[in-house]
Amino acid sequence: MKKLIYGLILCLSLGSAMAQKDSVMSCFHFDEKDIMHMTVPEKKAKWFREAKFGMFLHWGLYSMLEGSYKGRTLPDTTLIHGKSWYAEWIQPRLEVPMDEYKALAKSFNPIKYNAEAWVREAKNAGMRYIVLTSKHHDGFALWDSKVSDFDVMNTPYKRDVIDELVKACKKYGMKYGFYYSHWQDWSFEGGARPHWEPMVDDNKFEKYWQEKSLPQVKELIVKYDPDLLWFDTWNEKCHITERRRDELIYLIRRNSQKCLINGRICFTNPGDYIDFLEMFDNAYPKEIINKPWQTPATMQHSWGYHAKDYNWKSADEMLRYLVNNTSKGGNYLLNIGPKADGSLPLPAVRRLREMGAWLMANGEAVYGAKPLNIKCPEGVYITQKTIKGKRYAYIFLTKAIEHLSLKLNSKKAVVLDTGQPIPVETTKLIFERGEEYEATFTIPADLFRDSSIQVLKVELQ
Ligand code: FHN
Repeated sequence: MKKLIYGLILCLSLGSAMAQKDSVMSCFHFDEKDIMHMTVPEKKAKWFREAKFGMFLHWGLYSMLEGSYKGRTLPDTTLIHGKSWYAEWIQPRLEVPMDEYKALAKSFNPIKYNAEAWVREAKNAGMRYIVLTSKHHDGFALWDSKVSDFDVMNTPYKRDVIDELVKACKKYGMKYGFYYSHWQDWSFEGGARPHWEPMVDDNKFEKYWQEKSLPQVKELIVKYDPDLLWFDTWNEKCHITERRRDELIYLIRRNSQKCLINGRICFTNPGDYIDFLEMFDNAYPKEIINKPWQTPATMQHSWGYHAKDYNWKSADEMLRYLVNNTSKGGNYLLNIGPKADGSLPLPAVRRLREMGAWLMANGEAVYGAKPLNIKCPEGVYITQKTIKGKRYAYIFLTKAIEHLSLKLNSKKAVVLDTGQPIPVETTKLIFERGEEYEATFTIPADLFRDSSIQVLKVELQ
């Protein structure tokens, strides 16, 4: 009711000016009945909880500069805002004049872009969904947008990149979604600017919001029917108020029954109607979180392609993050920055294939697995699953360990990928508060000759 009144007041105060220009919706309000439809039903959101591993792709005009401009390379501490590896931030950080940056569109021609090859690579890596930057903070759209000319159709390439990716995802049964920078837009008047600049006047932001941000989101949903939308805010000081957040959610819900929405739509105040939480970049929670969630993560420091960012994580390190998140109920959205020509950097592909090989053998312990709330020593993670009426725990060992005791009741354990039996002894402990079981596994040292994560499949009593 409160929201209805709020909506009506808002309507009256914004007046007819907004109603006239707003082709997205004539007047923003919703009532209790609408709220019922403001979350995606559990059965349509289930895939996300079970998927565990997704591919993030940061690709745009910034990929052409590869992290360097006029002899400077990010991070460049001689420039006041140059201290960052993020190659997709190159325009403001290395002070590229906006006209010059926009002119990159005149030579964007990714002749090696092959959407099916990207999807196959994701699939082989064991990834279950793909999220591509449809528009990052620079404002450039990778699809045929009727809302803005700053798009891929005004490049020599003249092909709708998003449309091709969507078709490829459908062909291979891959879920897909789009990152859309709804708040920051450095090339459109009124779009939010980098945090070190004065905050854009709210009326100007409203114009950008109504004329570009909302219409482009609508376009993305109506044209491509995404499984999720990935919005991006991270600051306290942000134009995305509760009203704008709900206005955007309402727009999405009215046009899609299935599109999931991430918490960064309004990081400090995501509200009750988003579908999953988004952690900070490369942040891995230590506790179980019940609401669906994921960590967006980089393979290097940068998101966008950066030719001189040699800080590659190993496949093993990244598998540990995946396993950590799975054991806490979350997903791992791992980023790749494709090159400007559309090809995927080889170090990224090599790591994807290594991760895919591990998942091919151990995926049973990951996909669809749930957290198991028992205490594990450092470097040990655990999930659980019921298969044909039998309950199993999966223990991930990320380092050598001889005897492992956990509060479990089990008589049988094997190494998941080889079937090698692992001796286990369970004892019953009697306390005043009741009985508890403790299983002790004796793990042969030989198992750790293989440096990757070992998984024990444990039958529970
Ligand atoms: O500023 C962006 C950054 O470029 C990148 O897109 C990441 C991905 O999570 N989000 C913002 C910073 O958190």
